[in-house]
Amino acid sequence: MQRLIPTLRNDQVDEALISVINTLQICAKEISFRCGQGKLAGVLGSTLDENIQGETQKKLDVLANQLLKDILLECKHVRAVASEEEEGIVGGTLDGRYLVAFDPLDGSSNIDINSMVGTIFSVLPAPAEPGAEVDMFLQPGSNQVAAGYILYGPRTMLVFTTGKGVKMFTLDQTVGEFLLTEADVTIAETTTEFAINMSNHRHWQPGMRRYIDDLLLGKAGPRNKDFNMRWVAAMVADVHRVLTRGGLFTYPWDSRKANKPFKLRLMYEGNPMAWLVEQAGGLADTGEGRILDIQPTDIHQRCGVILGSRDEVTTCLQYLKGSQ
Ligand code: AFP
Repeated sequence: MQRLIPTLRNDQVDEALISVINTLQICAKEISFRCGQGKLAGVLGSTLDENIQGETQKKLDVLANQLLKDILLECKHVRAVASEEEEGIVGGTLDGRYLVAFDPLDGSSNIDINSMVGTIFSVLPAPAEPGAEVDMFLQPGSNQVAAGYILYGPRTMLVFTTGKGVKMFTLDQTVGEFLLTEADVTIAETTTEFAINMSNHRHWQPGMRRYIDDLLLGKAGPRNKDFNMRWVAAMVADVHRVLTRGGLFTYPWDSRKANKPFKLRLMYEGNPMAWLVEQAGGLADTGEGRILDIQPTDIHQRCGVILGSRDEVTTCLQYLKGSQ
């Protein structure tokens, strides 16, 4: 099985970008080790703080964020980083060629129950002129040069794209290296599986309610087939399932949050997952357009997410537009 760096070189990935991805895999091993230790390392439970999203921070969130910051900023090709856990950006090497946005530990409510969590990352090009300003990050997802996630589950996996398809690597704990285990990930066009937090049903737009209601009717309804539902409550794990066996994942508009009607963050959740899904042949939309086309105005902005198997995402969008 192929190792990480030779695989990147085969794909003719630029050496500076290889160095950034290599740095991310070093972070992955550190975080994976700590997730595996749990209470043995005293890393379970919450801190007394809230992050800038107003959410309680888990100890492992803070630790993962610190590790990613410290290790990435040591890499001379990293100009600056943006994190879910940091209000502003943190500057690195002033003439570094890349910007890295990340969610250090997505699905953090799963930490204490020993369920799946992950790190999501998005690498953007830095402008030619030196310096590190927050505006540099405000690029559409279509500008990404690398994006992916590390899934800390029964196996630790590194899944990413550099625009040449989606590759999955599994951490071989016996040698401490990521080895290529899926070279060309493809999402099936059709599916009978969906992922949504059903408890929010009454807060969705009418189109989304009608879409999900018809899925639940199964063979007895207009869709004429039975559907299965899964919800891990960690986007990283739900998207991993979609990449592995197809499906539709959505976190839709919610009427309770007038000024913040979406939950997921664009720069370090929506964009990297959207690019992975598109690279694997699927679709990723906000309900009003392609996620990768959004021009961000804030590093922490949120967006609607509907992604996965091409035919199912298309059907869901038709319901939202009222044409089904
Ligand atoms: P946390 O990292 O705060 O647990 O949030 C995870 C997440 O952003 C995303 O990964 C999940 O899909 C979604 O939230 C789960 O949301 P619910 O708690 O509403 O199910």
